[in-house]
Amino acid sequence: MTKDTGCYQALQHYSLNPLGRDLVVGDVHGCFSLLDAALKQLGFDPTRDRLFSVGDLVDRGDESPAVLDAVRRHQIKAVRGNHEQMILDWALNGRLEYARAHRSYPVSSQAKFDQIAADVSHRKGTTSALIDNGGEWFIELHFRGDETEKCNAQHIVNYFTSMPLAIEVETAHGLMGIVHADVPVDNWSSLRRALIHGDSEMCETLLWDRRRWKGRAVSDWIAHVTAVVVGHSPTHDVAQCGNVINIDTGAVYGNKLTILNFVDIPEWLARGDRTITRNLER
Ligand SMILES: [Mn+2]
Repeated sequence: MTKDTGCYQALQHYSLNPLGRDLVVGDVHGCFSLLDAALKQLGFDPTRDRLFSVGDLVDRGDESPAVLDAVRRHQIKAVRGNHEQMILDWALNGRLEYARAHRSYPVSSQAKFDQIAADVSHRKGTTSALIDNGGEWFIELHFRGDETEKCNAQHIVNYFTSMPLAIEVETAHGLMGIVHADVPVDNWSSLRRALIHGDSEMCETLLWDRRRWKGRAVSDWIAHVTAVVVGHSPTHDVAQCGNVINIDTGAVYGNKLTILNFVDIPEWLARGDRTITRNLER
């Protein structure tokens, strides 16, 4: 259970699950069909099992709204990814910029939409940045939908706003951490303190950092935690560096969706490092 104090918590803590399995899924990126098939194959039971996510639930794939519906139905517990953050940034900044540009293009057409996308710069939170990163579905939902869909767009913003930047889960094998990209310090306690105090530089690293998988990690081993599960850097097979395990196996790039069971983590750690075998970035 999350300790719910009624306000935003950048770190969410889950105590031991006495009922069933604790699983964590890699970057889903709008691939609902893959997620649904994987959960059916696992016999996932949301009344007993818990499913965590490394974030980037949406964008790029064709089924982002269906993924968010699955999050609700299966009570998936996700950290915020850079894609959820990009949508939040757009909802705060780019949305207004888009609306201004929209008024100067009276013709309703795909060409108009494309022109607006081309006109705005690649600044953080801009429309073009969001479209380049596969977030067009959300812009359409926001501007083109009926009243119900508009409610959905606001509902999605509210959900993304509530997402923590880190999750920690008590398991039979100790505390497991989950962040989207990487932990920029050498121990989980420091991360916990930084999140409680709202360190914004650290947030950026948590969401975006790929240096570990390019041989430039701050620290191989994160102390005070059994393992940290991340995504964000797509690779052909699950990769491992120290006690950080990357489960983004590029589902949206035609590879596979990985769901890891926390009970298998000690076995992973015992095998030692596995570098990225084939980088699946665009
Ligand atoms: Mn990402």
